[in-house]
Amino acid sequence: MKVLKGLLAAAAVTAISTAAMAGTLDDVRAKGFVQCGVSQGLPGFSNPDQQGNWTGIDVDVCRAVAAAALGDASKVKFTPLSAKERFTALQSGEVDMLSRNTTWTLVRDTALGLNFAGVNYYDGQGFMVRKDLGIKSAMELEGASVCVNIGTTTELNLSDFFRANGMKFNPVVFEKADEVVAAYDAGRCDVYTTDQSGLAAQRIKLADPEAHVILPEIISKEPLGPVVRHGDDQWFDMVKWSLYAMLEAEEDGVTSKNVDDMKANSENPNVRRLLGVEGDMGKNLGADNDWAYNIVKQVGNYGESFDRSVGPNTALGLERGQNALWKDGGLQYAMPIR
Ligand SMILES: N[C@@H](CCC(=O)N[C@@H](CS)C(=O)NCC(=O)O)C(=O)O
Repeated sequence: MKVLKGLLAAAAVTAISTAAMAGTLDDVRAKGFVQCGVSQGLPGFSNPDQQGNWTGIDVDVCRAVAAAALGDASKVKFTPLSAKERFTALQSGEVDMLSRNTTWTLVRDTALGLNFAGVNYYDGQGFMVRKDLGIKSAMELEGASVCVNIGTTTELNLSDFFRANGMKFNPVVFEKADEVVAAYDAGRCDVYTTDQSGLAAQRIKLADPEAHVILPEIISKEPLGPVVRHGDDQWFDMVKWSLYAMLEAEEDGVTSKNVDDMKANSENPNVRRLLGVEGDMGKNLGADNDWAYNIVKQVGNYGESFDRSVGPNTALGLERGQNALWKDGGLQYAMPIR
């Protein structure tokens, strides 16, 4: 009986929080924009230029959601958030979604009351040191001082790695990412640790990027993706399928350049459903059937976003690696749009 009462109470709480949190899509439509939580400036992921225009693969996910939900990828307002601030901003409703190099973990997905809508970048944690230290492997870091951002998965992985290898280290912690970079650049620590993509991005900001090397060890899994609140399945679906639409478009060879031609002429049933020529994919999501057409036309497919933001021809110079499509040996896989 006691157990049953407990279960009923838990169900009631869930129902209340669901009701309180539902309706993000309606809110977004009413105000006319998506409020998206991003980083405070991480090149390639979410970064403002001098005019305040935000770009990057995380920014593209925010824009894709705006294109799907509102038909206009420009209808996004960005809230820069530190690692520590980000979850409270989402939980409190200050932002509609987070797209901020955030690692999907069990605790975040459950105890923090959040839902991860997918993975837009598969990553892992690494270490960077000055080349002149002559260090070739993270196993040589015994006794090192390590600069790290608080409020991240990075902190725990760091201590796990050193503990597992019976080594000691001194953490030098900061809340703001730029403080970490500045401290590392000024020699206040021997090592900078964060996601490998973050190292590639932050390295650009160092006085002499060439004087530093990223060590080969990858010490964790960091699947990074967009996040929404628990209890609003319609909005969760909208964010999830916006990301899948970018991936599906790449898989089907649909780009921002050829999307009009594909829409008019393609006989591939996947393309026709994706672009709203057949079926009611958009309607099922609570949007227009040209939701994915708008994403691809205005934002591009996943590969286009990757290439212009973080790919080999950008300052970050990252290979597709695990972020290649599944059919090319990578992990990126869109659920079927049908
Ligand atoms: N993926 C990790 C780390 C995320 C993180 O906040 N990394 C820092 C270092 S790259 C960062 O994004 N800094 C940029 C900023 O705070 O604006 C997590 O979710 O905890």
